[in-house]
Amino acid sequence: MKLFYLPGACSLGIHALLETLGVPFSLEKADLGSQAFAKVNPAKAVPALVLDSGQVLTQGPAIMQYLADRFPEQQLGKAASLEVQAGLQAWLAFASSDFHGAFKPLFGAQRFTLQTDDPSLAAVQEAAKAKVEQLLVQLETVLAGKDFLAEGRLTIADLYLFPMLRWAKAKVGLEQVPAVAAYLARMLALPAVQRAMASEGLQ
Ligand SMILES: N[C@@H](CCC(=O)N[C@@H](CS)C(=O)NCC(=O)O)C(=O)O
Repeated sequence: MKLFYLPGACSLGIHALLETLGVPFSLEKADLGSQAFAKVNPAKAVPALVLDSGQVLTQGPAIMQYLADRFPEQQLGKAASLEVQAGLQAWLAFASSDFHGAFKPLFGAQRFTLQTDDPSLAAVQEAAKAKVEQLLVQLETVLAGKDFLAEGRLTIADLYLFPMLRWAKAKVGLEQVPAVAAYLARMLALPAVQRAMASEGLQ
């Protein structure tokens, strides 16, 4: 398997999952603008996981669930009941749509306004920051008194979310959400996460 990634992007969650599973894989830094990468993922986005068969998997939550189901020993994608499983899926959906989506105008304000002047772009970014802060408060309520999002143990939901919390820390700070800050610190201390971060050149 080969994972196309960008350092610190949402692909870091897949990378950390591969490290957690301890399965063989290779990495390639994606050149998003290249024709070669457009053939791998026409959406020109990471993550993309190329299987040994040549089949390409895209969309973070789908790749997460695929890997957890293919290598089920640690039960990272399997919950004890259908209800908890639905909760796990809800967290993947939250991370990939609500939370990830809230960062898009922060990282690419020009895609969210027809204006090109700096104040207009700054206004888009400010609105995005406010949305991220609102979602962090929502997460704070959930994570207070909890070590992990679902099942009381590490799951793919945690591995998918933590890269976005790194962005949140860098862009808006986590001072107002101590339970989220403690959760991120716990995630970053996991040996598999540390290995993935080190190989992407991150601290
Ligand atoms: N819905 C996709 C989103 C993928 C995505 O937006 N990835 C970002 C990195 S975190 C990317 O490659 N962006 C490239 C761009 O927007 O040009 C998924 O969950 O995999």
